[in-house]
Amino acid sequence: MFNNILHPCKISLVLSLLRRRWTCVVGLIFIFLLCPLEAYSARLTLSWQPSTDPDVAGYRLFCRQNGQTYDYDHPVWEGAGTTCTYEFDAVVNTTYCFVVRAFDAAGNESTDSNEACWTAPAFALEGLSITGPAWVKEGDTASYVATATFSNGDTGEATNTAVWDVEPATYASISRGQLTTWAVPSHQVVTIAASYTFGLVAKEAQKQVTIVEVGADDTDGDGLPDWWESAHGLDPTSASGINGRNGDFDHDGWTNIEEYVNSTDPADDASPAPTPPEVREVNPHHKAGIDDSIRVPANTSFAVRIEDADGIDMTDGASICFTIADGINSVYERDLSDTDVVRVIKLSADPDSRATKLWAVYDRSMEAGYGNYAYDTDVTIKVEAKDSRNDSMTPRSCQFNVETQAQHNQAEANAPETGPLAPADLAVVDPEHTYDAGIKVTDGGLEGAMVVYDSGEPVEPTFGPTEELPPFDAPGMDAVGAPMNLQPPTVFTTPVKILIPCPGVADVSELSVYFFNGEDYILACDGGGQVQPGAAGWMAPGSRVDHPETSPASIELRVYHFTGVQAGLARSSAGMDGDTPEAGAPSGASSGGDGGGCFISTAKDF
Ligand SMILES: [Ca+2]
Ligand SMILES: [Ca+2]
Ligand SMILES: [Ca+2]
Ligand SMILES: [Ca+2]
Repeated sequence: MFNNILHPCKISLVLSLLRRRWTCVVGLIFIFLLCPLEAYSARLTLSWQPSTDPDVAGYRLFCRQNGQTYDYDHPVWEGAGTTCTYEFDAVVNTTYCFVVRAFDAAGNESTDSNEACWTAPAFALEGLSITGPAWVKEGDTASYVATATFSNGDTGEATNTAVWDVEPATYASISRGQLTTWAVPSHQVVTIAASYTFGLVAKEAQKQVTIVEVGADDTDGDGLPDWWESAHGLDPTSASGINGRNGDFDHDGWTNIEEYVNSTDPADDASPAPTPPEVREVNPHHKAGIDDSIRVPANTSFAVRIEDADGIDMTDGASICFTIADGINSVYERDLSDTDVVRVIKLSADPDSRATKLWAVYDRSMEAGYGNYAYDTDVTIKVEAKDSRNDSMTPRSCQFNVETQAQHNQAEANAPETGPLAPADLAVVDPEHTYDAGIKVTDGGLEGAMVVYDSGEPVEPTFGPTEELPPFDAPGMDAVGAPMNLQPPTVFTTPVKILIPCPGVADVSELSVYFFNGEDYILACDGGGQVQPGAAGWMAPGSRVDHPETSPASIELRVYHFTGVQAGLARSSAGMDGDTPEAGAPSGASSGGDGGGCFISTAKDF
């Protein structure tokens, strides 16, 4: 029993991730989940040693912003434990302060602990990478650079401030990026790691390095044994040019030392076997508008999703080339250097100018001399790509047929009515004001559907007629509401945010989301928002947000590209408020049952 107030705790901020023991101290670890311009979501774990007072029943944590006072009626956390997690939206350059109070079963509360404060920096550490040689000759040293990337787009070298490590430590040591190797009995692969902490955020990077065993048989000291050089026609007495370690004797993109380490032939450009770029999706694809009834608007873009393990060099304009036969004009070519009309959207976080996963987009509507495609023409676009090792893909020819003028006019007449977004809409779909343009469907079965986007996008997103999409037919699933027909086919430089209304569903977390690839409805994400393998190029990972507070409830996603979307629920589920589809839902999208899916459409998988 307390007769008076408890003794206050002592609180302080731990400004690094070092493990230290404090007496009645609160340690804060901030993890940044998202870093838009003005705020980011911060999650902190607080822990403290228990009070020595035997009657303590628990603790309360209070938070205030600089310039405000504590609200002791509303702790941000309360519990008996000595650790808690507190999530909040941290506004940049704003200071947050915390105190802890202990309380007992009789309701007595201690005075404040001392105050611990933290100011949210204007930007956060987002990544760390290591660059340097992938191999080192035994007994040699090599230098590695650690580069930190920040949420504001800046990069900075962290080589000397990072903590370095090498595993196993049997054959090498590392300090401040300098690797020292010793003699090895045969080639040995070691992993070097750097960790760096900025503003309570820690990142680690790793790189595999091969320590090359050469022995005494290396007259010119280039890391290539005499016997190996002689066997393949290299000069064992010259360490320069194509006869040296970094030379490429057969011009296949692999250096001599890489060929030696990998046991490939330095005099054969087919060894190792080429791994050319692979096309994963095309949008619009060959069937759209040719064999089936999917209309391709005259202002469509043309996009290919490409993957290549070696990476495609973004600084080489010839890396990706489009040859366009538009049915009217002479055939012409555009490549990566034609930046007015060709864009690249990287889907991978690569450490240099090479991209291993990307969308490449040709925006015909941005062509000063041509403008949109002509109505009712067959368009053929040949795609060629080569990677940073000069491995070229077999050219792919893609066709689509452009809408007729009559189809265009009919689509305009039947499109859902839309209007600008109101402030209340933006508060739901874009409270961070990341985007500066948006539209909302104001009537019919899709009422409440929204798209927010960057007004700088070359192609403006619109809603096409719902009837243009085929009936939702994913096995075992029923559609919820009406499908969104998002037009025209394009890939956005900044993924756009869409809000999918799901009428008649109380708990949208039970809904999956589907997109239409021109032939089939493809599962994009499950109820938990997990992106499915077939949707890697369509939906931004981690972007699903459910909005039970809207009317009707809705699902928010960010997507790279467009066409049809609808919400769906497994037939065995029972998440619908009622069993009557909303008025305005197309017959194909409400095939009875008690659920459905959210779906959007476009590209085809290869
Ligand atoms: Ca040599
Ligand atoms: Ca040599
Ligand atoms: Ca080579
Ligand atoms: Ca070779």
